[in-house]
Amino acid sequence: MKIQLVSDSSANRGTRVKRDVAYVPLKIVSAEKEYVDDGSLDVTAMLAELKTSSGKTGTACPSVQEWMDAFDDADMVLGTAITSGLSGSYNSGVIAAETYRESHPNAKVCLIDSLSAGPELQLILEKFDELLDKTEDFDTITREIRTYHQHTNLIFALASVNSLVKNGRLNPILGKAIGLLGLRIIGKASEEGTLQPLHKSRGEKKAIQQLVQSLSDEGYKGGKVRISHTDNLPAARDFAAQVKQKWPTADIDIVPHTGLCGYYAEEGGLMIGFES
Ligand code: X90
Repeated sequence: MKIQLVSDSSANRGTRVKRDVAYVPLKIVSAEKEYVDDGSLDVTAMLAELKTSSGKTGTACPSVQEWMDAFDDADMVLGTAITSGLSGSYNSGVIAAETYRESHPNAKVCLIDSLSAGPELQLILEKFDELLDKTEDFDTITREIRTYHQHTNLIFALASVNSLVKNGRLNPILGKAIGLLGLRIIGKASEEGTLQPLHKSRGEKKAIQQLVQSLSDEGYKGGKVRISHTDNLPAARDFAAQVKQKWPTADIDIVPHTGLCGYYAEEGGLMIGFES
C-alpha cells in the first residue's frame, strides 16, 4: 500500500518526520513577482525584495489540482493544512480529496484542518509518522490524530504585523500599537483558528520571558516544542534554553520559516508549536 504524507507549505520544513512529506506551495505575490514557497525559495532575499516593492503584496493558497498532484496516486493520504480561519488552503484540499476519491475509489484521505500554522502542523505530521510505525489502519490513525490535535497548540511573538493587517488577517487597531517602540505582540492560535493576541512585551528579552510564561499558562508540561523563526535563530535558541531549564524533559527542535510564515511572521518573528 502506498502512503503519502501531505501538507501545505505553511508548515515550514520540519526535520523530524522520517517519511517523505509532499509540501504543496502557497505563493507570495508582489506587483513585480510571484514567489513559490517551495524548497528552493530564499526567504531572506524575498523579504528584502518585498521591502522595496512598489505596490501591494499578498499571498495565494494552493489550487485543488496542486493538492491532487501531491496525493501522487497513493492509496492512503494523510495530511494537514493551514487554518481554514485564515486561508482557503484547507478548503482546496478538501475538494481535492473529494475529486481524488472519484478517480481512486479505494483510496483513503485524511486531511486535518490544523486551525493553526507553522510548527503545530509539524507536530501533526510527526504524529502521523509515529502512528504509521505502529499501524496502517486508516480508522485508527484518523481517530488518534484527532485526539492528538486536541492537545497541540501554537503561540507566537511578532515584532511587526503589517502583512497580517494589510491582508485582512488581523484587526488594524491591534496592528497600530505594534512596531512602535520595539513592542512585540504575543498571541496564540484561537479555538477558531485565528490570531488571538494575549500580551504586549517591550523588547525581545521580555517577549521571550512572556513566551515561556504563556507556554506554561497554555498547559505545557514538558513534551514536544517545535520552534520556527524568521531570521532569528538567537531568539529561538534563547527561548529553547529557558524552556529546557524549566522543563528538563522538553523535546525541542528549531527550524527557519519558509516563505509563507516568513512573509506573515516577518523579520524576527517566532512561532512555537507544543503539546499540552
Ligand atoms: O491563503 C493564503 O493566502 C494564506 C493566508 C495566511 C494568513 C495567515 C498566516 C499566518 C502565519 C503568523 C503568526 C501565527 C498565526 C496563528 C494562526 C492561527 C504566521
